[in-house]
Amino acid sequence: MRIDVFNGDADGICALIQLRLDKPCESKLVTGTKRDILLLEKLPVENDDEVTVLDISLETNRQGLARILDAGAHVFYVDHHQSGAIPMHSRLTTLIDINSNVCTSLLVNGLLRGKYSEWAVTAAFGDNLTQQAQQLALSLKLSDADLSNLKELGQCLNYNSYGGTISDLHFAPDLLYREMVGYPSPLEFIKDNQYIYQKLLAGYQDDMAQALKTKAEFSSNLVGVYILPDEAWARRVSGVFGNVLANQNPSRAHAVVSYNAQGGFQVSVRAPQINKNGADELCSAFPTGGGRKSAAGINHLSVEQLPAFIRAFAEKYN
Ligand SMILES: [Mn+2]
Repeated sequence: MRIDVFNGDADGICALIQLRLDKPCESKLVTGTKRDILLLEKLPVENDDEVTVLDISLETNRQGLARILDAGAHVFYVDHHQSGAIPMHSRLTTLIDINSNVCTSLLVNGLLRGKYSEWAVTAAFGDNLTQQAQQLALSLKLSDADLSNLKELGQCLNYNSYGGTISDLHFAPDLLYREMVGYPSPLEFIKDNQYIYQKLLAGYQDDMAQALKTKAEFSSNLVGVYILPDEAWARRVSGVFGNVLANQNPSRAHAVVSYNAQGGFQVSVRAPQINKNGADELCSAFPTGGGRKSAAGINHLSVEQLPAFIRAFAEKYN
C-alpha cells in the first residue's frame, strides 16, 4: 500500500500535490491540523508499504519512523523542521534541509526541477517565505494579478490549517488536497473552485480583522505579546496573525497566545524577520513545543506556565 503523510498546511498539501502530479497514484492520506504533527506515532503499516512523509519534524516523529522502518516499510521523508540526527537505514530516503529559507514544497520543487513551480510558490507564500516565493515566481513570468492570487491562496491554505481540531477549520486538509491535486496550476484550481477560494478568503479576512483589533498584552521595540480570546476564529487566525505582525514589524519578535481545548494556551512564536533565529529553541524548552528557527509554537501551555513563557520570550529577544 502507498501512504501519504503530510502536514495539513499550505506547505504540506502543496508538496504532496507536486509529487502526485508527477507520479499519480492512489494512496491512503494521513494528515491533520497544522499542529497535529505526531502523524507517524500510531500509523499502521505493513511490510513493503511505501510511505511518503512531508513537512513534519523527524525529531518529533523519530520513534514512529523507527517502528515503521522496522515493520519493513519504505519511507521517503522530505522536511525542513528540526530533524536531529538523521537515522541511517536502507529503506529510508531523506531530503531534509533545516535552513530557514526553504520549505518542504521548495525542496520538492528542486527535486522535480521546477515542474510544478506554481504550487511551490503558493506554499512558500503560505510558510511566510515571501522573498523566496517572489524569487521563484520571477522565472514563471506571472502577471501581478496571478502572483497575488498565488500569494492569497498560500496564505489562506496556511490559515485554514490552524485551529484546535479539524472542526475549527473551514475545510479538512485532505479534502482540499483532493480538490486541488487535479490541477497542474493553482491558478486553474482557483478559476474552477471559486466557492472554496472565496470562502477561505472571506474567513481569513474576517478573522484577521478581529485579530488586528487586539491590543498587545506587552510590547516594546523588540518584542510583542498578544493574547487572543477563547474563540474558534482566534485559534484559526493565531498563526497567520503572527506572520502579519512579523511582516509589519520586521525587527520585533512576536508571540501570539490563544486558548486551546485543554483549558490552557497554544502559542505561536515568530522570530524577528531581520534575524530569523531562536524560535525553535525557545519553544522546545517547553513540553509540547517545537518548530523552526523562524517560526515555532507550543501546543499546550498551562495557565500557570504563561508568565514563565513570557519571561523566557522577552529574555530571548531583548
Ligand atoms: Mn512547512
